[in-house]
Amino acid sequence: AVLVLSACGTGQVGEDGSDGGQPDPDNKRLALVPGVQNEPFYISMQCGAEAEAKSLGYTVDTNAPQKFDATLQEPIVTGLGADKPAALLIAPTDDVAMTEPIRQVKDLGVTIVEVDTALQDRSLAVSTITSNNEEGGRLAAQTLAELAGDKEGSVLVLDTIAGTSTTNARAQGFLDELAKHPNLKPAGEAQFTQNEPDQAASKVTAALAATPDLIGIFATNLNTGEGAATGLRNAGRTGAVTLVGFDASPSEVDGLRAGEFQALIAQDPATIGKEGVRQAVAALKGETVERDIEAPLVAITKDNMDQNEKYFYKTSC
Ligand code: T6T
Repeated sequence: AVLVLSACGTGQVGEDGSDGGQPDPDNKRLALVPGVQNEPFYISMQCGAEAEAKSLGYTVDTNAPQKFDATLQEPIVTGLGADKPAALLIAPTDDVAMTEPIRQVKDLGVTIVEVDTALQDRSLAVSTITSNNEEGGRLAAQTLAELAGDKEGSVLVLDTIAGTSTTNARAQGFLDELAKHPNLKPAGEAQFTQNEPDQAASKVTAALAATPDLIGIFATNLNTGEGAATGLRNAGRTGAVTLVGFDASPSEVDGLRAGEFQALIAQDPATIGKEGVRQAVAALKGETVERDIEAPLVAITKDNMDQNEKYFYKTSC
């Protein structure tokens, strides 16, 4: 659905006494606050955002927390008020805890666009650009079921952190789809890894010990996937347990080639960044803004990886 939004912001008076509602047409600075630093998904997003901004005459200033953690992301967001950008492109690290910090910035007249993750509160962002994460989870379950063939057994789901809108939706979509495959059953509830590869590795070690019929693992993002691959390698079970990961970092892609992963559900972070900039600039200019944009997803296996190189994530632009 396409929604026409006015560029006039909230009309509220900011804490500094300025009229937070009036965007300054000469302000061509956009801020990008990804979920975490030095991570190929967000680097690829940044590359897409920077290229689009340049072509539209804007700049992007990127500042990400050291960890995927709302307590570290919050000061970055509230600090934007000191030299406010025209728009903020943000991947909220918690779908509730980041609401007030983002509201504060919006109240200063900054246009908000969500890229990747989103808040539960839909009233703050003019646009949200993300993969269909639930569908990505379903695609992961279908892919795993196909790879498992007629085998019967249990499947472990590794999520990241409660409150991460994307990975939580992937885990849910996966479990919903798994229920349609009678030979496969979940090895308990989805387990949280706090987005730490070490925790993912030790959850895999524990699941292998507790669940003798474990035949598959779904890792809902890059760090959990990389950690799960380590856990299987440590146990000498690489390839014996089917590992379906999410994302396509260089290390995951190498792992797919080496047989450590049997499939990856890749996103298109550069398109998310590019569309984020487009929607922000459209809002600033008072043009038509799309409230929700779905970015593509693709299931990559060893057999089709050469045709899907454009989905591999980058570590620099
Ligand atoms: O999977 C992506 C992103 O979509 C998710 O929201 C958080 O984790 C990643 O950044 C990968 O690490």
